[in-house]
Amino acid sequence: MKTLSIFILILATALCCNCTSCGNKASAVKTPPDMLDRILLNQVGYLPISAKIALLRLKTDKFEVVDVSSGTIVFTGKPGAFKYWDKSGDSVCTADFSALTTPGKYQVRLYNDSVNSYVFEIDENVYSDIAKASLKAFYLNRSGMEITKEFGGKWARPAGHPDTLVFVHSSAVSAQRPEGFKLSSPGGWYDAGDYNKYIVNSGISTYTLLLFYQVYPEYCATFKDNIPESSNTIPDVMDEFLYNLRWMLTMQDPADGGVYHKLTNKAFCDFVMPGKANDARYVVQKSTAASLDFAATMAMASRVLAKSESPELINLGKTCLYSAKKAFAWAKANPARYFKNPSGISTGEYDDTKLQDEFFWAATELGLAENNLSLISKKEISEQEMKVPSWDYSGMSGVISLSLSDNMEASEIRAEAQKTILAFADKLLEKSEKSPYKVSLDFFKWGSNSDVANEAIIKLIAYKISNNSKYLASIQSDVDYLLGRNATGYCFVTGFGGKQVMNIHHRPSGADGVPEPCPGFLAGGTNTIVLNDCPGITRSTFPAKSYSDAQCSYSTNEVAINWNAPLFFVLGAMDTLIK
Ligand code: 9MR
Repeated sequence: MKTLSIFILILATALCCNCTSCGNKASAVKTPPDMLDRILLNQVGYLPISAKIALLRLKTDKFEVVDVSSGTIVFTGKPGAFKYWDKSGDSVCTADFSALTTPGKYQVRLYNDSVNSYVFEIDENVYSDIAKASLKAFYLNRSGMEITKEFGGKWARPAGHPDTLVFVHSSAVSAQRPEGFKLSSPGGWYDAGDYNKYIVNSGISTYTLLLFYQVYPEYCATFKDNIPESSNTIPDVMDEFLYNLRWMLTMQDPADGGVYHKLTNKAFCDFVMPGKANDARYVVQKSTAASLDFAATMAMASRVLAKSESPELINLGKTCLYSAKKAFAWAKANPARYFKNPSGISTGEYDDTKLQDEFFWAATELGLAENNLSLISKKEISEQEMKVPSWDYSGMSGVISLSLSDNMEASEIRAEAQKTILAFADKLLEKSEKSPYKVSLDFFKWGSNSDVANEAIIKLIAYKISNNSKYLASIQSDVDYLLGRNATGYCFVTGFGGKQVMNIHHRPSGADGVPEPCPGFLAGGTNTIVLNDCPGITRSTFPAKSYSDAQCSYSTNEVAINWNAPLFFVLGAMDTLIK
């Protein structure tokens, strides 16, 4: 057996010997680490009824699935044909064991027990813990709040950035708020691995959680991720987005309705804990993009909160709508206040100069919130680009909201929006069916993992609209990709999987002295946009393989709220949808 392993190591694509079963005893993972990447699969696992497809990088005429606790071979199958992916620069073939539905812990193995996969699970609740962790990550990234041992475990930390004393930057002065004016803007989530708070990115992230709450209300009613608010009567998902929504409200200038682009330090700080990062904080220039994203998110929040039974939340919803209208009016009066970092400020820009989609999104959300359909143009729906939502593209967010509208008078525009979503989802489906790695993603941007999750959201919305189960296998494929069935072999969610991401570009994780990173965070993922972020580390030039689990790799290994929001959306959906 040892000789065979060496043979395989030398000849990575060796043709399989006609291995016969050597008994049915197998123990978990005894394969050399580099060989573990020869079988790519979802390292967390599958729901019993889901499609279950691993990818093999070795030629073999059969594969087996072994029950880890008993060592019994429970499934034997034949792999599909090898296919080359120009995005990863390698070839893989499929090992389909969808027919295995019995709950348990398993490994895929080749050549008897010489090449084993990571252990994975088949279980009805397989996504329960990881869905909780992916929302809990927002709690761990809260600004202005102590993370206690009770809720944060070993990631407990003192509060940082109270933001009760924030300066108006020279780029943001107004008659009522001259330079140096101090305001209070507490709460909200840190954007990412840095400690700044940006309205554009907060908008899309909060919207994604609001959308989840709208689409899966029953799941949200019982879902708990053990946060300080878990004992109140409000669902935890709502408690979490309220924490950021309330902060966002403080970023509007009450005098004119314009919204500051960001609340920030002058420069990114070192890798220190939040409570030790005490540089001055500023609100910087109002921008059209921030005001529109704010307007859309607040309008969506007003719709969601209007359905609450709590008078306090209903009132908050009214405040949101009022603020949304003021921000939209400001944006219309100031349609081209594009954001660029003013001199002396070097933190993230979220600089978008193409704002037709943001105007469409804000008008759509306001139209739906106020039941003023004259704000929404049917023509504009079909003019939106077939692209997933991202911080710089909101057209599809507007289409999603319209496609799910329960407004009786909106049937014509809803039908148009549904047609757009279904056409987009079908296109994504076709791509994943043709892709050797079985994903729709074929272009790798910064934060490519969030595009995979957002593509799954489009398919989930299409499934919701059509009830057509043809989307499910492709949604599963997206989840599989994020949890290990990708060209790097990493499970991209911290704290989960056999090959874990350990060194995210996340200040608290880097500075807390705890070996394991804060759990539940989605690493940005592979791309070739910046190849030199880590001196001394050479990354692959293949976009689907170009990733480094190193703290310095801000372009592939940072975390961000707009990446975790779709992650939670998809994992939460999987945890409730198809059982
Ligand atoms: O996600 C953003 C990505 O699309 C941009 O290309 C990149 C460079 O401008 O910035 C990313 O956003 C970062 C933000 O600017 C600051 N906080 C961390 C974000 C994630 O890396």
